[in-house]
Amino acid sequence: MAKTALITGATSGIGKATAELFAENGINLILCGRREERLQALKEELEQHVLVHTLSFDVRDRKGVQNAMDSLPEVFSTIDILINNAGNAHGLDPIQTGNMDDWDAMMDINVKGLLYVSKAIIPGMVQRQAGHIINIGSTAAKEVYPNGNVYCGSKHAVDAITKGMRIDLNEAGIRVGGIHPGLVHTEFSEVRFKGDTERAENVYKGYEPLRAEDIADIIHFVVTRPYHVNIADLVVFPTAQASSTIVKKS
Ligand code: NDP
Ligand code: 8X3
Repeated sequence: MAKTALITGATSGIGKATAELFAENGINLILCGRREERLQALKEELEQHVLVHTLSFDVRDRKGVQNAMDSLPEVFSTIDILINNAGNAHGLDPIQTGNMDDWDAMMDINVKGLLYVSKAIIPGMVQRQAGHIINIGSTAAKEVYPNGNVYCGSKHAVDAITKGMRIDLNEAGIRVGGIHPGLVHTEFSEVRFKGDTERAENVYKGYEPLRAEDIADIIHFVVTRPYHVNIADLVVFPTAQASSTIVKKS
């Protein structure tokens, strides 16, 4: 029987590429994000292959998250795979001049949003004693780089929460893993630099960054392993990158 995956942050980048690959491979989809028109366009494209439902909500809105999950039609109510992907960096400033609205956004979206979505879905998984959760962290979950302070903090929290989830959900037979990409060319830097496209594009110049499709491919590999195999923790750099601060540019 076809599985159903819920993907947060499906309107662009890694989430969108994952949705496209899952659809090609027969996984039914619940696509989430705030930008409704993008969700609709993706739904129209992908429902040629699989069943697709969209949920538009802000992961920061605790009630909105629960209401969205409660609104799922019966046919989408069994979520086999949860991809906690929604998230972004906001700003790149030293701690002493950091913007507190940016800090709130990163902690509220990357950490608390991930928790709210998980909280709405995990009880069903526990009841069924089945499920697979992938949390998208970052190499910023493993290292801290200059001016990355709060973003790195939020992703370190994702890493710790992933480990905690794996421990707590072990007895329910639920697989939990973290995937931690390095530099991926998506809208990520555009968001980080608040629409400054030139600054954003510079992040990916002079070397070959990862593409969203590279991460989608890995996510699909992880969720298609046999049940007894749980890929728990995966760090993925572009070949040109050796650490958060070391990138070989031509
Ligand atoms: P994008 O900016 O392309 O995508 C971010 C996605 O998150 C969008 O679909 C956006 O949807 C969604 N999102 C952001 N804020 C909210 C919110 N408040 N409520 C609901 N959805 C939200 O970036 P990426 O694809 O690169 O990022 C995906 C994940 O990968 C993030 O967790 C990021 O931290 C992580 N990552 C990215 C790396 C990179 O270099 N690109 C490297 C390592 C990790 P919408 O705006 O429609 O709500
Ligand atoms: C996104 C990659 O290097 O900007 O998590 O932290 S980086």
